[in-house]
Amino acid sequence: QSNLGILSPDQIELAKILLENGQRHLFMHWSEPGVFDNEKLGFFDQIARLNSSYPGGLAAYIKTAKELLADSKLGKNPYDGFSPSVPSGENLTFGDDNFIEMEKRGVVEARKAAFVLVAGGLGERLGYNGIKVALPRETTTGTCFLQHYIESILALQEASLKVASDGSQTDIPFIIMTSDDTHSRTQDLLELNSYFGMKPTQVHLLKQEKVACLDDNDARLALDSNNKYKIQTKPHGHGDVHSLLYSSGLLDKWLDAGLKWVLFFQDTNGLLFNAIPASLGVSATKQYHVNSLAVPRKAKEAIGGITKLTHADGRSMVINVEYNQLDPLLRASGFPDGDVNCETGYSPFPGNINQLILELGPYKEELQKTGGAIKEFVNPKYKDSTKTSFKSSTRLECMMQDYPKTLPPTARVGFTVMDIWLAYAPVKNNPEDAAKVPKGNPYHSATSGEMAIYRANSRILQKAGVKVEEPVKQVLNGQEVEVWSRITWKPKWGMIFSDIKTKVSGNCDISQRSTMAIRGRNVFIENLSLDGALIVDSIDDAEVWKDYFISLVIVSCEQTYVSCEKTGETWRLNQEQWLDHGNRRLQRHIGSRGNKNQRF
Ligand code: UGB
Repeated sequence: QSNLGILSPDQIELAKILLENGQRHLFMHWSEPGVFDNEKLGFFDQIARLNSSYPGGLAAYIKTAKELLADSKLGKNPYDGFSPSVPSGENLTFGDDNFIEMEKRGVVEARKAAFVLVAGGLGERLGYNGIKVALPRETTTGTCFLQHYIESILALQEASLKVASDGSQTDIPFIIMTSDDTHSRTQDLLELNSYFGMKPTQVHLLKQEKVACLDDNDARLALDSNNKYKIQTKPHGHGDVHSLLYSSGLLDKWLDAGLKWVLFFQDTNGLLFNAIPASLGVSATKQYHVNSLAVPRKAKEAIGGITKLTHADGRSMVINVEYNQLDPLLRASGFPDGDVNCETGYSPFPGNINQLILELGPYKEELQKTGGAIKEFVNPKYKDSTKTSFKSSTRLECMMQDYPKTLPPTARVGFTVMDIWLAYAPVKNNPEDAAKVPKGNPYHSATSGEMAIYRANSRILQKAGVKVEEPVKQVLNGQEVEVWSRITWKPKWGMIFSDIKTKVSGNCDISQRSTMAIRGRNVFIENLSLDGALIVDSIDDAEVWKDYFISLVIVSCEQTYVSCEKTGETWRLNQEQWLDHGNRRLQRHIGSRGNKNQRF
């Protein structure tokens, strides 16, 4: 007490919380008043932050930590008493009638949605120092993940507006959860790029705080080894997104504005928006309070399985069970073979890809009860089998997909399974580790993530009737991957399959060695035969002008043939001429025929 000096009432309150919760050790080494006073002020500032950013404050954090550490020491299984079964959900097949219907429904719903990106993680496994959302999703256009996400939301917004019955304008809110590690760089990326075309008022950044580290089974907070007036902190996990949203007041604003859905997604899944419209359609059709996006999963594959858990006492929930817990849980519940493939060749438990669609009303009601707190877990690395001391400090963690754990059994919790090639290609692993992944398992690297974009786009065009040549196998960065034609397009060109189909007609073929980037909205592909590189730009309000249909035939990277069907004229331009003169020449040509308002 004597070493604390004169404290403000708030600081006294904080000191009391610590002392009453077994944290006396934090003050034992304090110097007498007048020495290290700034450090002491800094200590209380940090304690105030840790206290206010955790639902229930530090007292609740320490209490939960003691309970979870005691359970962990006893080796208690969090699923004791629960038996697993396969939950019911929707299985979608890309391009069939049901899928197309669901996409159309999803587009209608999109204007009532808010999107939330969790991007507080640094991605240590990726071995990259920057923020992951700044990485290129593919290297053909170099578009980064964040730009792609924003352009996808804007494309959905526009598509949704077109089909809106009342025609009213809606700006879809976009929330990004950041952390101290990512906040300023995310903000800079947005500002330097004019928010990639989104209104700055549509975007909100919510920063998550780290949580205090724990030194032992009594949940004594760990001091920083270089500064005895500072608590060690570590990230708390993506589950923080729920308490942050709750305390931000945004949920009320959205309800007042008539919104109905909140969609959560992770930082580097470049295929995600292929799956969003249809799964939003499923949420609306099935009236799911919670809809988890999932992909078929091979038994024992290292992604969590979506599972229905029923307790002997009547409780039940549909939840992601991590793969290392699912197999033992099944074996302990009367399935001696554990997690095995069924007649489909896949595990009956679909693989969680951690993209969630929640219905806003029930979500808000639930958070009002919980304050956004999510069931946590602790994962201490013990020094030895006595489990009495840790190799290094630990902390509580939480995951956003554990949100349904507190829901009543009446909640409608389901899932939507999509093809992996369409919906899931995260970028998490560095090339060295990816190259060591056993054959047949996914690499989840930047290389495989990029190749997955080309594969998905090629297959979508194949389904739309384009003859896209089959891929070749190549070893890139030590990983054997399928290399398809490098096909990319802006989301506004086609967000859903039925729109894409209207933009492709005639006999089109694209060779494997080709690259195609469509960078405009009103671009129609007809009788295209591509064996080279084709980049099509158009301004957004370009109109289709059938009479002066311009066809482009690219025979190599250097030579471009441009012909005008109406006049029969053909120009041969090399790349430089095309960039320098091509557009202007076409414009002059068209303009001279008295259509000065038409632009290409
Ligand atoms: N993230 C935060 O925003 N804050 C944090 O404190 C931590 C992370 P990882 P993880 O896709 O296959 C998840 O590290 O947690 C963001 C699911 O839990 O990439 O190991 C971070 O920026 C798992 O069930 O993944 O595993 C990123 O956007 C499975 O679905 C996101 O949270 C797995 O993803 C995920 O963080 C998967």
